[in-house]
Amino acid sequence: MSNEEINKPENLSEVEGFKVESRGLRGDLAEQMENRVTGNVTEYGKQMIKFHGSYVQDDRDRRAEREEKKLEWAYSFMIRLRIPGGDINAQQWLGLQESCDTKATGVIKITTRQTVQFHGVVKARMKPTMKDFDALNLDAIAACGDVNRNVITGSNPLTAPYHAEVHEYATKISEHLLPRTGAFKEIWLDGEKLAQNEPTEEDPLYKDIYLPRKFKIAITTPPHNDVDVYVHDIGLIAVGEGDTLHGFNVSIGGGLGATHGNPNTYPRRGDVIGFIPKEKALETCWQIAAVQRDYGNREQRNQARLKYTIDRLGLDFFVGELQKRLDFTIEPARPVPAFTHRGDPFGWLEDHEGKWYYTAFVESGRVIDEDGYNIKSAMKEIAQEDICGFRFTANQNVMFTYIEEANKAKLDNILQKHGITIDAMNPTRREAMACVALPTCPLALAEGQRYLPEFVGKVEALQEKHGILNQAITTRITGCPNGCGRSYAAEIGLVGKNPGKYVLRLGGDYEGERLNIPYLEEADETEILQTLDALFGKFVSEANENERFGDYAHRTLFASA
Ligand code: SRM
Ligand code: SF4
Repeated sequence: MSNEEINKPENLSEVEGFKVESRGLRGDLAEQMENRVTGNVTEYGKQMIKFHGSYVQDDRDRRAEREEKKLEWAYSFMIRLRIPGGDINAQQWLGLQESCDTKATGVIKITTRQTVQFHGVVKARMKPTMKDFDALNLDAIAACGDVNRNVITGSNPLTAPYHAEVHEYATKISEHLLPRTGAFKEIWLDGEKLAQNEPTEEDPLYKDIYLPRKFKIAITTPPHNDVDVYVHDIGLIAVGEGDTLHGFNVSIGGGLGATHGNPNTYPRRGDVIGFIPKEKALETCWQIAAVQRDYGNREQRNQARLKYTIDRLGLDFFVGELQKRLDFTIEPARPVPAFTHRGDPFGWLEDHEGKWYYTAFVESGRVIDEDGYNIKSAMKEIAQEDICGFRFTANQNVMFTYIEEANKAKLDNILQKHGITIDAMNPTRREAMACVALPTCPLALAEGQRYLPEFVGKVEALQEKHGILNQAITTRITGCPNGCGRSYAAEIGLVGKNPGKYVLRLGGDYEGERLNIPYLEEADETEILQTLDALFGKFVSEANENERFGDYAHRTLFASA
């Protein structure tokens, strides 16, 4: 295929037309939000509102009841904020909680990309909610849509003395790759409207076509890999020495989404293409996105992610094209410490400057008071004390940051009062993740976060039976093959196929270097547990010294894969 053919496809997908017609992501969204005849928006509106951080959804548990009453489905909106690196301050948390309590379901959800979502915001409350965010100096711009999404970065401050510097790159890159448009202000914040005959803002990166598909960047500082750095369009792995950050090894073309039964779609681990100095990180990310803008597939959305562009054109072609656009030479990748884990460092940590951090477990990122584990009340009270920052982790947990020694006892007391401890929690549960799935996700084929606690309990029972309860086995569930809970990068990965049925994927590693492989194509809980029972038994008697379950499963089940 010639470059011209690649750049000028014949049959653009419908969404491509929407983007070009949108006049800088405005479209008729403002009018649609004023239409109170329906709680829904048009197909065009659905695509456009994603760029503003929102998805229209309905409560799937209530569909039958609504249909019986001849009512339209119970539509509402999910709004996802853009919080690069997951950091906000205590006042922002209090404001978000207040906004969620009064305008959404009251349950803030910490996502696998280090930000938070509100669910159940009805149309009439969309503008007031966005205004709440603005008053807190937060926004939802580009949290979804065919643009660069929230940039995530490793949360653990102890990985290197330059961790804080690495962390700042999340914000810098996010800002550098933001769409240049006043649409957000106009639609949600009563900003001055662009007249019909006025030209839209110049956007050198996105132009009027944006990217062919969503685009994700993750940064990590070895040896911690909580962001699963190889599964994003761009993964930056910090390279430094002593106190000094030198730059990043760059991985490109990771991504997890797939469609059942379509072999042209697949999860893919990124390729490391070399080392870049830190001063070139912003420009490199921008140019990688620009190459994808110019060469990504705009005819078939299920072939549009960067991973498919690379596989279609070849890694050498892609890197060659990138190199032509950069004013420096990408160097060979530099040695970095091996990744050792992905789970969060729960409890207290002290950094090299004597500041303290406390990571608290939040099951599937849902900030609620449940069964005596009152994380919502605890977070509120901690924020009211104003003694720390809040950092959401890519494992859907929360870290209280930059705490003075003198305030540690205060935080401990609040946590104790609200039952926040992981002392009685087994390692597998601490590190388990699931995506949202039912009832809000329109794409869910099976349960996700609602099923996780029960499933993990059953895995733990098997671990206990085989004497391996003290070992963390990365266990993740997603309600469909899109992989939002990163279940393709788990030692035990469940991928929803039908109600109560999952693809069981095994053989991923604990450190996040290797994706797993399907072992059972469509299994119910009984089959999955029987399989794990047998495998745990063999693992205990056959594993090599210090071999983890994922490595054992990979070696024995897929040796030739
Ligand atoms: Fe995701 C779509 C939830 C992280 C891959 N994802 C969705 C939607 C918006 C469903 C939709 O399109 O209507 C889900 C909304 C559910 C709901 O009710 O809230 C949804 N994704 C999530 C979250 C909230 C899961 C969670 O429980 O934390 C995560 C929000 C992240 C964020 O803050 O931005 C989330 N999604 C991911 C990840 C993991 C990651 O990025 O680290 C992936 C796999 C990595 C990747 O992108 O390849 C992921 N989500 C997808 C895909 C498949 C993309 C693909 O290339 O095929 C879709 C569907 C799509 O884009 O067509 C999707
Ligand atoms: Fe929804 Fe599927 Fe993502 Fe789960 S993996 S949140 S079911 S799109």
